[in-house]
Amino acid sequence: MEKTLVIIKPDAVAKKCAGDIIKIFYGNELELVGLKMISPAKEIMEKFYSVHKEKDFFKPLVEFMVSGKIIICVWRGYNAVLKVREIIGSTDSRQAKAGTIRNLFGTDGRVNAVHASDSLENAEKEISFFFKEEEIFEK
Ligand code: FUP
Repeated sequence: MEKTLVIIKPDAVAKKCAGDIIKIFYGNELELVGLKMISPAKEIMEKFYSVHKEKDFFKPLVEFMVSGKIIICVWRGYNAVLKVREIIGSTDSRQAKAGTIRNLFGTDGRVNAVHASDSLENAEKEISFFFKEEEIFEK
């Protein structure tokens, strides 16, 4: 069993799509073991996306991520990291395969409805970035 982090981004929360997105993960044999809503401070999102800090899209990405509320989820399941990446589709919503979350709810390469961890190593780092151990409910 793996755990992975998903962020429902400000665009999807504002469009009231969070329920539909959560339902899609539940429909793919994943279990929700952590959940919180925050309105993130700029410093939090700068730190979270620090691997991209030299990229030209870094500033607008951070501005978008702090533009509203986000919902952070931890999903557990067999092969969860790869499975969730497949369910969300490619980064640019306009190129994401039909039926993927980014295809259904995203707009473009920045406003793309969700984030999901891209490796098991990053999933562990990202989960502990947002959640304390006692905020994960595995039993
Ligand atoms: P992903 O793992 O699919 O979220 O994609 P990346 O790690 O490559 O990018 C992280 C986030 O940066 C994307 F979700 C959106 C943003 N981004 C842009 O705004 N412009 C780009 O050209 C690429 C990424």
